[in-house]
Amino acid sequence: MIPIFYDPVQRGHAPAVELHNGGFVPFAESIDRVDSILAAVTAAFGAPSPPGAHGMAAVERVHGADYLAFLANAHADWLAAGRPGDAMPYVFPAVGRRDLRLDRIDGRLGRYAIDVGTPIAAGTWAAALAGAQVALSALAPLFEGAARASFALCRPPGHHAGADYCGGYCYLNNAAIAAQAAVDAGRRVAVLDIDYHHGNGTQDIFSGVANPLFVSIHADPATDYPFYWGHADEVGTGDGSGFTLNLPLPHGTQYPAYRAALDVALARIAVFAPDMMVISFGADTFGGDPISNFALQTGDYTPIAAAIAALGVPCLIVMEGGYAVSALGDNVVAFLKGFAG
Ligand code: Q9C
Ligand code: ZN
Repeated sequence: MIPIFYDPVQRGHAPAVELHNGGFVPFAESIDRVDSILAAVTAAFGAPSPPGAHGMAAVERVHGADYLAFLANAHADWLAAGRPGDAMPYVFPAVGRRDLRLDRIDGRLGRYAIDVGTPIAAGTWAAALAGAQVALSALAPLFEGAARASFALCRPPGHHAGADYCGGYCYLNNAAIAAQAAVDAGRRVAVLDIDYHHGNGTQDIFSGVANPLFVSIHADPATDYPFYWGHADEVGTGDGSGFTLNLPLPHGTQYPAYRAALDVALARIAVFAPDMMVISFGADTFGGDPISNFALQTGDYTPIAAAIAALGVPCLIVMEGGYAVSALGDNVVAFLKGFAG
């Protein structure tokens, strides 16, 4: 049985629309995603548990105090500046991110965001914080040896958020916060990111350290978001050199080629010999995903998970992306079944 954690406060993140290619489109990272996952996992495994209160310390181990203060206040600052709707950046300091006094909310938004796809709505901060608590709570059964795998139904997702930036629908890096908490508890941790998009935030956060190891399978950033991270020659820096492994794959990738990359990833992880794993799981690798271009099928997620489980290492599974709402719950259950079996 897989313990599942979820907090309804995460529903409070409800941006209205996403600005994309000059027009407004419905926000892909919708609350409907959670409803699809909740219905399917509840039917398959029973109702999820609420998170415990783990406070801010573990969040502050990953994210800077200035970024957290920005995020907590951004929507109120936006309203105070007389602006309508969701807070959105429109200008970015592409030359670098010096410490600057930024008196206007628009300046702060560009400083702490990497894209215009990550609006900050009234309930965003509380929802993101609840998601981080969900991830931390799902560590507990692994620490206690009560389960070999646990599932953190996090929303909004996290893996595009860096120490001092939001992006890609992500605000707090739930997987990185949990991985750092496990490292701080003395564990040797491998983060395996199998969302369709490269986990640039997680890579940035851990690029300079040898624990955790960061391994990612994702769409080639030559063609896909986040474009500026996730290339095969990014291998980590300083003490972390050799502890980042990126395995980019082309559009149209089906299970056999995906599985070959997974086997490379798992071989690297086996050499690292972790005693805990954090899986950033996105179901946007599904063939029917509306914003992605791999071709995995629902039935593929079970053997993928079973191959990961076969390493014999306790696994925290953290929800990232996945936008084919009607199939999303089934895809998540198919994945979790690979751990339950
Ligand atoms: N409107 C995650 O899967 N660009 N984030 C999409 C389509 C951003 C995806 C553009 C994709 C971010 C967690
Ligand atoms: Zn994704």
